[in-house]
Amino acid sequence: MNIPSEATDRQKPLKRQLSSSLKYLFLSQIMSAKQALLITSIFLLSLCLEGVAAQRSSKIIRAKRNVVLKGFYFVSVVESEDISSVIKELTDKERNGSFPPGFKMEIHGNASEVAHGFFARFSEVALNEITKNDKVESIFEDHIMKGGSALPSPGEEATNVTTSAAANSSTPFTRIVTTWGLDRLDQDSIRYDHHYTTPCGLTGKGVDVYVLDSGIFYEHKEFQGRASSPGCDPIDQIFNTSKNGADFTGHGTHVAGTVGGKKFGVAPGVNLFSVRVLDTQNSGSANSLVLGAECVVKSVERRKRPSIVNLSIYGDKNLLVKRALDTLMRKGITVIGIAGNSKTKPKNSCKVGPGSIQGIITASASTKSDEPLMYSNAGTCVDLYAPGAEILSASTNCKNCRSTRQGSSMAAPHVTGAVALLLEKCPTMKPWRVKYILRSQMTKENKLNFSRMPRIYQSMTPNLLLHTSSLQCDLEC
Ligand SMILES: [Ca+2]
Repeated sequence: MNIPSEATDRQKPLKRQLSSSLKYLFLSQIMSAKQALLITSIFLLSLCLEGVAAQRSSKIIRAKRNVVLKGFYFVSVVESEDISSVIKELTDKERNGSFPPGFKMEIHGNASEVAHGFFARFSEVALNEITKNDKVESIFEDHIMKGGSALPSPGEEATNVTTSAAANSSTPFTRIVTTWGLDRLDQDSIRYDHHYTTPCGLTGKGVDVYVLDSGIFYEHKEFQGRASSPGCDPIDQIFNTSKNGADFTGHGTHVAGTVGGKKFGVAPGVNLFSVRVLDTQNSGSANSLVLGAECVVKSVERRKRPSIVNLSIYGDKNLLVKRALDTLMRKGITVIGIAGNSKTKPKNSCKVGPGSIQGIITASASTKSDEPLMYSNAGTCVDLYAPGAEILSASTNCKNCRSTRQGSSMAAPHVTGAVALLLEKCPTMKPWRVKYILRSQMTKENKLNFSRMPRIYQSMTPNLLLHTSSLQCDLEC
């Protein structure tokens, strides 16, 4: 998102003001002193009014026209002011008829942990009136964010898969697997052995994973009762529904299955929480993401567990989302994001949010033959690659159904699962150190064939592939 600087906003009126001022000077020479004084006063008054209007419009941070969600805003309240009293002041004034006709306002909740303000829908008249309030710092226009996957195949009945497991931490946890993604994580080359063994006997037990996505099909057998709602659903809050984190597109269920499903999951012992930020069309927004971050902080403060956020979502960069996710990371929550997808060839991952935010661990997708998935974005904002092409995981069609999806959305949950294993071992590890250990100990270098990647990205994209079994069991946390 382009964030206009105050200087740019104010320069345009200033130029106009300067040329008008010269005209007035010229006129004042051929008029009487009295007339000139009157005109000058009017001019000065108009300057003041223009200045106030410019100041007001600079409070509004616009989204790009092609992705804007017209009428939806986040109102950032001045830090020293109480959010509830500002909302009360506005609603009282609306009730008393103190605003001009056409004033319409719907409040969709507030954020006090990851931002200081409230979410709302306004008419143009209301937007204009609210910019006049001194307790309002800025108003962010909302815009679309998307889930980053494609090609869901029809759900099919899952076959029974044998599981041989050891639950204590000294023996390996091994499974026969039907999805190549898991199979790839524990072996050196692409000679697949259809087995996946987690490192050091870890399963992610005791770690909470918040899946900010389209929801989770809680009853799916993959989740064994480990998936639930943290008690808030941003999409419910915005649209006044009551779906409580249930999944209507399958995207979030697929992602959650790869993080922590019984058969399809990298960390089959984690607790999974559905924070629904994508609607029934797999479409979310900057506001739903910020509400999601708020929901995560409140839940983490209650539960006090090592926690991870999986964000298989991308869209335009947004300052408000950045502030919210920076707050999560400052509070010790590790955030995994995606490089995003393009139509055919990869684009620069640094141009999309929120994966390009420094501190987030950003995944791009690799294929079964150790190549980057062609339309998964590349560049310096990618931290590592993980399996993301033709990934088999849980679907919403039935309690035992599975489907294949691909995209950087499917790479991130592999990384999230790997981080859950690490956090089971080192529960208090800070996000920056998680990122360092993950990249230095849970990856293999130069395994991917970049030859089909556009030349411009070949040298600037890190050639690191997720490899969970490289984790050293004697790691000092
Ligand atoms: Ca294997």
